[in-house]
Amino acid sequence: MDLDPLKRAAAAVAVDMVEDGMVVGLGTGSTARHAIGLLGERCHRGLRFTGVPTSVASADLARSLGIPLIESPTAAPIDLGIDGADEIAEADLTLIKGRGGALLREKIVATLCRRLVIIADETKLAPRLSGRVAVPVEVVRFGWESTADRIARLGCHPALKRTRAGDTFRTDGGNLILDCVFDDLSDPPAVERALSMIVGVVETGLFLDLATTALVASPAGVRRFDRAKTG
Ligand code: A5P
Repeated sequence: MDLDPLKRAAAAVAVDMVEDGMVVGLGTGSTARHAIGLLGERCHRGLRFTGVPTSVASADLARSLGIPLIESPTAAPIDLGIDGADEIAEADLTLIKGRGGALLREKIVATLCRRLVIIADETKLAPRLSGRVAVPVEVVRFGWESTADRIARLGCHPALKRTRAGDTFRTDGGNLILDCVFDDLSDPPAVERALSMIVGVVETGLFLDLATTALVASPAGVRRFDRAKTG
């Protein structure tokens, strides 16, 4: 099945949420690309907003469409972020993100967003994180094999991310990505805490308590999920 029309349908609903004068986080990946394209169209029709890109690729695309950009966010809040995900837990909108390697900037932008809207086709939705989708973990190059060894001891199988051509993948920040399939991902906050304690780990693709809304497209339409407020 061609998932592209579904990705575009979810993106269209998110892009309709953008209002004049907003600062908008621009995600990365094939679904977020649709959102940036549609935002470019709204920009041409006169909507005024400023984008905060989460990767060099998204910045390049947005710039080519004439979207005004803040290249590096300040401490000021971002009104609305629109981004994709690799897996979305329907129960609490916990996410796995970063298959495109942009997880660090994506998480920085996500933490600044008043509202973070995740757009996806239905294949990304699961009742809870399934444990089948690899969690990307960004690590510094120096000593990465020892970092991978420590991560493996948490109960996973880290694989160094490579480009399609087979070269070692480098993030926009010059780091490496280890794709980690965990034996047990039933407690994502515990995994996140354990990973964050390991020296050499820069950031993880576990996004906890960040998404406020998920827009998930199927042939039947776009379903909206809102995270229940905690605290
Ligand atoms: C980029 O690093 C990722 O977080 C993407 O947002 C995620 O992998 C979803 O990408 P697609 O929309 O291409 O599936």
